[in-house]
Amino acid sequence: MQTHVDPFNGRGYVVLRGVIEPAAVRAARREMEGLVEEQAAKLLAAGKIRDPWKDEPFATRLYRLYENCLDVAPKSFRQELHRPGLFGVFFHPKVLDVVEEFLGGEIRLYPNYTARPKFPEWEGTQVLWHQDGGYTEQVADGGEQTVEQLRMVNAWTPLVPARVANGCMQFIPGTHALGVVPHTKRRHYLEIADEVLRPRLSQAVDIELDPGDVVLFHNLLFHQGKPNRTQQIRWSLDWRYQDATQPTLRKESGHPARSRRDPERAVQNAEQWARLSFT
Ligand SMILES: O=C(O)CCC(=O)C(=O)O
Repeated sequence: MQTHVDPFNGRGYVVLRGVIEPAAVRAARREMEGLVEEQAAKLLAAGKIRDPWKDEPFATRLYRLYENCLDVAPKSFRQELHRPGLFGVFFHPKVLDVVEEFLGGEIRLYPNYTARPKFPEWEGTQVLWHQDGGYTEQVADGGEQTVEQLRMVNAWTPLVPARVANGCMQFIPGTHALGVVPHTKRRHYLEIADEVLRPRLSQAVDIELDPGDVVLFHNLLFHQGKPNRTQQIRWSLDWRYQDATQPTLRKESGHPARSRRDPERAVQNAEQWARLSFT
């Protein structure tokens, strides 16, 4: 049953269409709506806004709240994701089944999981071309294991349809085979060094997905989020799995997502997930 391993190893990614059922997508979106509600309350209490935009749809409300103070807008949410409605995404059994094909039966949810509200035309939420390993390299603790030795699978799913116009993901197939390449620090994000990136840009592919679809990709694959040229927020979740027998090379240790040796070790349910924290 090695149906996903060949494309993953060859081009560096595999798309799982409709793998997360609509109820689980709705549960995740509801958590994001709650998060936006909290942001509105915070801005109101701080006197930064007068209107909490209660009737504004999910796809625009956070932007409305911050459009006059974009410099303090959240670029992403991470610590805030220990909410019951996200368990059904991060610990989805069908996604974990595929990940197990790549990583084996000891799987960790890596301590890098994020919700991204990509605002219209704002560079603060436009993630530039990078390898995830390029970021890990910046924080790696200098132990014996190198970033290139990490056995990891990245996952990305949209909470609204992700298209070229609103900033879907783009990949350059096969680039995961290049190892960790040099990155340059830009204002908000790292970017792959120009001389490595430019000759490969013509091979970039657009990854257009609907809510419920998940793309799994290699930790070293060159990827970016395209600019959002619409007037709505492109909401998405990204998270990562790792072979749990390895160190994370970060100060956090993540959470066990599946253990064939000791199934009780894995996070068991939504309530347990919500009690845990970003550690
Ligand atoms: O969502 C995006 O635009 C970028 C996400 C990303 O770079 C990642 O998942 O590693």
